Amino acid sequence: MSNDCKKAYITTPIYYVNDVPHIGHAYTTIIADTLARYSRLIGLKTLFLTGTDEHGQKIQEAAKQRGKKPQEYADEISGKFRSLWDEFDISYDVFIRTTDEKHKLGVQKAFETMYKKGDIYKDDYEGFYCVSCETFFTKTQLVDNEFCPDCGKPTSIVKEESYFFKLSKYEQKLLEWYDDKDKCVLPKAKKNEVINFVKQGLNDLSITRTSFDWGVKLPKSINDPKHVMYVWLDALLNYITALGYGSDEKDMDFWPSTVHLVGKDILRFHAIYWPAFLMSLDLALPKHIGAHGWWTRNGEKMSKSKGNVVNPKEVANAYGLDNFRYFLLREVPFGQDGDFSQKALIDRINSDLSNDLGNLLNRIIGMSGKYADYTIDSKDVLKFHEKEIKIAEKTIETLSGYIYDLQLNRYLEELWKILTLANQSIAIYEPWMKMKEEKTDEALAIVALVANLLAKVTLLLSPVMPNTCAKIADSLGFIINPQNYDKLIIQKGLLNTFMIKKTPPLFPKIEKELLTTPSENSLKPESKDKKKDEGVVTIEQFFQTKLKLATILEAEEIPKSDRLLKLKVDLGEEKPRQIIAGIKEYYTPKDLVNTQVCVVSNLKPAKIMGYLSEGMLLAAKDKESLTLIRPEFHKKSGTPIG
Ligand code: ME8
Repeated sequence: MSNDCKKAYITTPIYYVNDVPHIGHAYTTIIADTLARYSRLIGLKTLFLTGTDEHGQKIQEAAKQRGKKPQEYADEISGKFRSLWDEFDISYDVFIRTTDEKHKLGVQKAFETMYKKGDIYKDDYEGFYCVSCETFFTKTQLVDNEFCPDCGKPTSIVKEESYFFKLSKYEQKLLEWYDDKDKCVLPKAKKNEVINFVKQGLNDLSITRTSFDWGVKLPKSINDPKHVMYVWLDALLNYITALGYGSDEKDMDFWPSTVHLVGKDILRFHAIYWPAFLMSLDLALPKHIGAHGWWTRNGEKMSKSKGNVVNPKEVANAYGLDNFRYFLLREVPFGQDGDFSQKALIDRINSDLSNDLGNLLNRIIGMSGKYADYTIDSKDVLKFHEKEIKIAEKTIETLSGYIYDLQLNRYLEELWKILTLANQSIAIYEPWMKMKEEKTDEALAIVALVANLLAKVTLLLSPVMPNTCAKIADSLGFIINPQNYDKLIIQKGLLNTFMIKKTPPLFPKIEKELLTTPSENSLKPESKDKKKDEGVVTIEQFFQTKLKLATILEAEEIPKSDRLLKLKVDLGEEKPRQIIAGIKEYYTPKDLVNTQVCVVSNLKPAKIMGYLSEGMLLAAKDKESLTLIRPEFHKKSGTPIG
């Protein structure tokens, strides 16, 4: 991050609305919030953008599984992200949704511009698509000829007419950019991965789809209504449409972005596709793209099926929002993976926050009260303690470098050196002895020294722990604002007087883990009672499986399979679903069309012999035969069973 143009534009990824927010989303957003707060503190005009990514096949399917319209579903989940960020006091200036009209206009304008420039052409696409990652792959990139190399899920074969973006044209220019701008991608190790990828050669990118319709339509001038934009083209453009690109252009002077924060999973899209799109649009390139690592829990990948997803709200409620923010930023070097455990969080709170920071404030309150009726001044600090002030200033000078390189853990480590210096100064100079020796000036100079050191740390820590630092500043009798930043940090000044206020301890020691979530219980050894209940489900568990009546519209054999039939069934939804059923030995397609069956309707879609299957038929089977479970009377398609 650099402050050369007095402006800062900081972004998070826009999150998919197929899932509720978890610790990973909170991590990226908290880093971005810290950078935005820091930028404002140092006096930059700042714009902080976050939002939600709402188009694409994945969202359309997630909505369908829940029996909702995509827009209705997107509204619901987007609202959850927004309210979590509001609860977390995330200081975003703009919350963009890719379903916003203004965004869609900007995306269409960008498409038109690239098209007119000759960077977009129409052809046929044949390849493999991972819906979960919304990414195209060639056969050679797949694992075992079928599975996505990024997430391991099965891919589906896509064969459709498509518009392509001439990504290959920008290969050389991208390599020149990486070479020219040392810190364009951070950290360096991640940048090298990107360079190696580009050096292997870039294929042109399919940027439209025709097999579903939940996306931005092509511009009217192109007149090809069956195509919608590829979700990554749509999504990446949010960084400029949020500034008014293609509409009012209101905030375009914030471009280029100061930093796009992303997880390592989506670095390739940001460090390859995005700059190539921008080159095609003749727009400046982002100054930095920062890719952070991945959070796991107790050493395991988080997933809903394992039930070990960390809910950021629960953690913040139990341990304190600012403590959680500190932990996330301090625990893991930017770019590396990190593990969340309550033990690690408690250690950070008890040691760094309670011992080093909280105790220092308590001692200042105690000493100032005892020696000077809570009023101290800085008049003798330089006389007795110039050495300590100089050491602190030297440390402070290095800090902005760490912020610029996104090394937030190093930034915090350096700040803690100043706290250590303050705590050690009390131990070394023993102000209580000075009082005994009636050297009151010297005793008060020590208190004023450490109060000034704490004030400087508080200002610099405030982007990470805004609420706590506001309380510390209040207790020391000043406020956190750009003017005081200028006075204490830039001008290296001291506060003239401190009117100390008593404050209850900010970081009470935590003795035991405060969260016992169901997911944690489920990781513990099973109790005797649980054994007794094995195999028994509650009514709530039963109703998690959604059974519905379906009418079979079409049925056909799958070539080369002895077992499988491909069915098209009506579940009372917008579009029929495809189900692959292992019933060929017992039913012919003719027997099935226009009959009704019972279907598990919320089963996760799966690929069977390369065909997508979006449900399962209920049947009773023994060694001799199989019979489908059917209703006694014909009922409306989609009627719930249960
Ligand atoms: O990829 N650890 O959205 P998304 C750390 N819509 N960070 C994590 C994480 C984890 N375990 N899990 C998620 C998308 N994240 C696209 C982005 S941008 C133009 C479009 C964070 O909802 C991390 O920032 O899948 C990651 O990049 C992002 O969530 C992915 O969010």
